[in-house]
Amino acid sequence: HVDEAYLELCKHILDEGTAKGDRTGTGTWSTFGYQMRFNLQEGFPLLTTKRTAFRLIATELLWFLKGDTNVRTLIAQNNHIWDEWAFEKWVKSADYRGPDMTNFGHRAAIDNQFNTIYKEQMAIFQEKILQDDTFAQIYGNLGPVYGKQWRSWPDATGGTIDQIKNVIDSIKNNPDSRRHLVTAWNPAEVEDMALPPCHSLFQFYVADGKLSCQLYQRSADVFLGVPFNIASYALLTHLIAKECHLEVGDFVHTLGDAHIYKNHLIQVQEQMSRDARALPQLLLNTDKESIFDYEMADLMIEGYDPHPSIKAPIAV
Ligand code: UFP
Repeated sequence: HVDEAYLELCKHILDEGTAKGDRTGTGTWSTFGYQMRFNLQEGFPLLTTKRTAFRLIATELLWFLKGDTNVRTLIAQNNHIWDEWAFEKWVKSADYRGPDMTNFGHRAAIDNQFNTIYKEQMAIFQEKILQDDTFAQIYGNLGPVYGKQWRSWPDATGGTIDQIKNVIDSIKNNPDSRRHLVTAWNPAEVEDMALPPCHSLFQFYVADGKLSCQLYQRSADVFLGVPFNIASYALLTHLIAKECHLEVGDFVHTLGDAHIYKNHLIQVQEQMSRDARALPQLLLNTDKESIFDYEMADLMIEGYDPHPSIKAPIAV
């Protein structure tokens, strides 16, 4: 069960983790190297010990699959999971003339007065992204993040490589291959990305008519990020399996720096006190041939009855 494996990971970090400083200045409990395995035949791995927003996970994945790297598309769908990273580029730019936003993530979490000012600026930013085309083109753009690397990795001759199309072709035409890989970690472009890819590399595997997927995640915010990352790759595996006329197998999730932020500790403990419930099912409600044409209305979660969501500040 996804919740059992997940809560065991939390326990592992709380028991064995080392106190470790990090880029955001928040502080973490951290371990290095961990693996979980989810049999996708047993249900869709959306956590039931806290409500996890499938809609946000699915709109983000479809955004990746379309090769999009601009937050405008997400904001227009009321998905705000990438806003902080675009906002950071905006407030660090010479065009920004508002109140000082240095270290806004950390300060908003500890200072109520600043949090109010930050929220005002963020609302102005979101509105401008939606209303102003030129502004959105510049400041909505997150740089060459996932969508770009997945669908148009720059090759050596001025062209681009569509890694997702290629991996689907290789699964269909040469299922036994050990080369079904997609990588988002492009060393030549990491510097230009708003956030270097956390889910950096994944591989597919076909056996007994089933498609499995393994992800290497270099950095894992276990409370806020990992529940999304599990569901996102489970969904991707379902989509690709359908397109390749395969059943789903396992999702194997391998973590590098697996950490719990110190300001998520109470939330994690609350979640660990809850009992797992029955897993929901994913319904792919579509006849569409290509996963590149999927829309939110094509994806549905059925039988999801989780414990309530648990709020926590995100480290930017
Ligand atoms: N993070 C995740 N999953 C994601 C994502 C980010 O866990 O899909 F985009 C977390 C990991 C880390 C932070 O806490 O975001 C990224 O910071 P860094 O680049 O310093 O690892």
